[in-house]
Amino acid sequence: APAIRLEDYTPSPYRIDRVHLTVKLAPTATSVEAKLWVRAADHTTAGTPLVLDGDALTLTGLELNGLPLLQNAFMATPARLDIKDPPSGPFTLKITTQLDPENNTALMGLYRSSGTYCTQCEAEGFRRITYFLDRPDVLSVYTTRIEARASEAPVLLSNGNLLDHGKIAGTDRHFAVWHDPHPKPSYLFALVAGDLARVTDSFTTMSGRPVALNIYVEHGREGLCDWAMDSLKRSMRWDETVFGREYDLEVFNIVAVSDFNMGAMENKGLNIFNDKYILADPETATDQDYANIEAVIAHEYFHNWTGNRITCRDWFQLCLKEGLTVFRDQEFSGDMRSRAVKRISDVRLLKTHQFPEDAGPLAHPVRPRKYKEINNFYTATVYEKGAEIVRMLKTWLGDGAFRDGMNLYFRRHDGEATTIEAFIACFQEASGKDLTQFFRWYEQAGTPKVTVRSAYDRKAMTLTLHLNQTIPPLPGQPSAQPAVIPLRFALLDERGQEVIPARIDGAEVRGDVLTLDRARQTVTFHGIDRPVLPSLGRGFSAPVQLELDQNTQDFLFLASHDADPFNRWQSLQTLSTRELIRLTGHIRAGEPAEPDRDLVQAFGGVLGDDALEPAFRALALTLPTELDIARELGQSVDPDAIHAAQRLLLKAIATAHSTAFETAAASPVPGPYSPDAKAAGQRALVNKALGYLALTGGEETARLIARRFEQADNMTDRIAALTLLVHHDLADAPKALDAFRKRHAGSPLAMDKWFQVQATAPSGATLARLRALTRDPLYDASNPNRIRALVQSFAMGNPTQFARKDGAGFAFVADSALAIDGRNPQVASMLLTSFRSWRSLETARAKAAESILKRVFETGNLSRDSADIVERCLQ
Ligand code: B3K
Ligand code: ZN
Repeated sequence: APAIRLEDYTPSPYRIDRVHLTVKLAPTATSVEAKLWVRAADHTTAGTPLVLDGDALTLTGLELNGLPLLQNAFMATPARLDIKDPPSGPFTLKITTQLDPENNTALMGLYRSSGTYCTQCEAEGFRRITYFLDRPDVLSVYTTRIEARASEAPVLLSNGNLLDHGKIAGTDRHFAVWHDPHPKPSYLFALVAGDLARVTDSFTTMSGRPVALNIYVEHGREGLCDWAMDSLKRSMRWDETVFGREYDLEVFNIVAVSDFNMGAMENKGLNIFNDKYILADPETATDQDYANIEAVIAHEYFHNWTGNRITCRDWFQLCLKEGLTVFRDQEFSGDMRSRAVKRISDVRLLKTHQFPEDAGPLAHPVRPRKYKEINNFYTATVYEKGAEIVRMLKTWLGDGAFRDGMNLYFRRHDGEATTIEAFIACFQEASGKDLTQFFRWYEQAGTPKVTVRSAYDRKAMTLTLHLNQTIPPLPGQPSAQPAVIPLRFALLDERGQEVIPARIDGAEVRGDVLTLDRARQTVTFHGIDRPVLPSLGRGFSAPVQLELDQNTQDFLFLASHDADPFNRWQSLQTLSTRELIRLTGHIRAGEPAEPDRDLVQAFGGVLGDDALEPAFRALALTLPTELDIARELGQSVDPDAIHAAQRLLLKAIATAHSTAFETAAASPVPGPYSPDAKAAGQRALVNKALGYLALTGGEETARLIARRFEQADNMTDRIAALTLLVHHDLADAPKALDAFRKRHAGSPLAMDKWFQVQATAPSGATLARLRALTRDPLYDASNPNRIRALVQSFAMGNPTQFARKDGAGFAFVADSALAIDGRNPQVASMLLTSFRSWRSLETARAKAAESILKRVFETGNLSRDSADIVERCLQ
């Protein structure tokens, strides 16, 4: 398939101002009548052929201005509809198509999930419903009439406000008519029909308008929606307070479905969610689930302004809505919880998922220049790195200019489909700064590496930093230009006091932010009368890899004295990373290796520091992941050696501080279960301590963990204990797995955790067990959540077993992808992205991965989604 290129963008020759849809639902034969009010964009396009997009469509009727079109006046295939000689003035088209929702297994367009009809149109699913100009810069006002058997689908929903509903006389069917006054692109269209329970609430907007809030779920699940509803109301209020954004319809509907390719979808006024981001109670959801629900609810709600009211001109601009909306949801969660802990968690995610993506064959700019399949670009780079760019704007320009820029953006582009250039122009005007060079963040792939060498001159009272920035070469990007890198900084004396320089030369400085913009630059701080230690990149102010010349003692000092919690955490991570790399080297060489005593000691300091919040301590006691170490190594990676090094260091920490860990593991979390951030942090620390005990403890510890499992009154503690039992192969593991399965057999979401625990066990027996689990009656090889729990978590979260030397782990994932590819290409291509770092593996494993990728590539009939990923992985 040829690639689609940004440079080839041309405006649509036609507009569609209004759309009337009549959808007559039936499981295998649904008819869709679409009446479109069409007009040429201008006189140069008037009368030119009109080409509408389709995908696997069956045309059953076609009229132009109320008259049937003659056979030779149009051409219809499943993939397009050409109107050869349209009138030059405005006209209407009435297109009728016939769909089979029951057998739509791709979960794009109109499909059925557990008997409920629902839609997914982003990015290009509307063309699976009717022929259309299915591109985000064609905005239309939709009126949707839905008809269905009243008993099969008592609930009928679409975007906007409800205009009318009633029985259809003389039949067992009924109807509803929805009208959405806000012009929108087709990817935001949604329809839901089914027998669903409703949970209702209400919200009064800042200007006093009432909004009805509804969450629709499977009957019997009504009691699991409280947290989602509460998160929604807090999101609505927060967007008013912080961004001045008010909701704009009479009703806001959310539907939870159990078969969904992604997390959720921001359809105007009718968000559709993967039920794992709605349903929660202490019995089945973990603290992390609660935090995720809060974040995803907020994310989809915030899209109403950043995505829906202001949308993307074309799919290359995806980060316009996604990067910005992720930034907004991160800020929201930061306000709802501990800001520091939220920031550290987000950075961990970025480093574990985005950095490797940006360092391998699937690397792409935040705004890609070409794609073959747009669904493959809903990536950590577009989302998470995209959010970091927005955050850098705020850091660099300051809160005031950032706010002015956002306000200008909302004012100027409301109702439009626009571009990154237009977004950045608002900040350029608001700040008066030239953002041309900053724009490179959107255009260049790769994580910049910034190396820092520092020199203190006591006589001259200067501290000089020699800074270098580079982006390593990538496929399709042999070289890169210097980026604008805002570094939040402080200089600390030996007591940890901040030293304020008299003057700074060599870089732009605003407050505590110094900004790099050259490949090489020297920054001098004047008036420094005593030796200082720079704390750089505070709060992770730029998505770069910082290579500091500081030694172990310097980092240990920062880890205990830096006033910036992020850098305290980062300093310990940096030291641990260095240490794990050193240990990995010794292990591979078959040499004896002993973890560094000072580092091991430092973890005890964190554990015992009651001034630090428990959630922070739990994070600080978490070593960099094995994948982080693999990425740092970059080549000739041996996952077994990394795993062994990791174990060695963890054990040393556990042994050195066993008493403190015993105390921490025994500290009760007060009160009945509550998902709030404070209690969650306390549980995290208790379970972290339990995890350390598991590494060294004997039978007594094993019994303690088994008891924790049995006595847990919430999922967080239960799954934490089960994970330890299974991952450390403790005697009670089989019994506990059985007990969990019995207890949660009725909750597919809880069972996903059961699959995931087993999929991530770092044992040679895991693969055989997973093969057996795929035949478990509670497993469903066509449900995306089950596949993510069993196969994806193995591929992404079990580095030693996925990259087994014999290639069997690779083969399992590849075969799982091939098995689903014909039914659901998006899920298959998601699985295949786990091969993205194969070239950095040591030779034997890399060869095994390559031969399996080649085998997949040579399979006939690979979907476009999967072919694109495999082809890029092999490039
Ligand atoms: N916009 C959707 C993602 C759609 C993915 C299409 N393959 C969810 C979100 O980012 O809010
Ligand atoms: Zn989004």
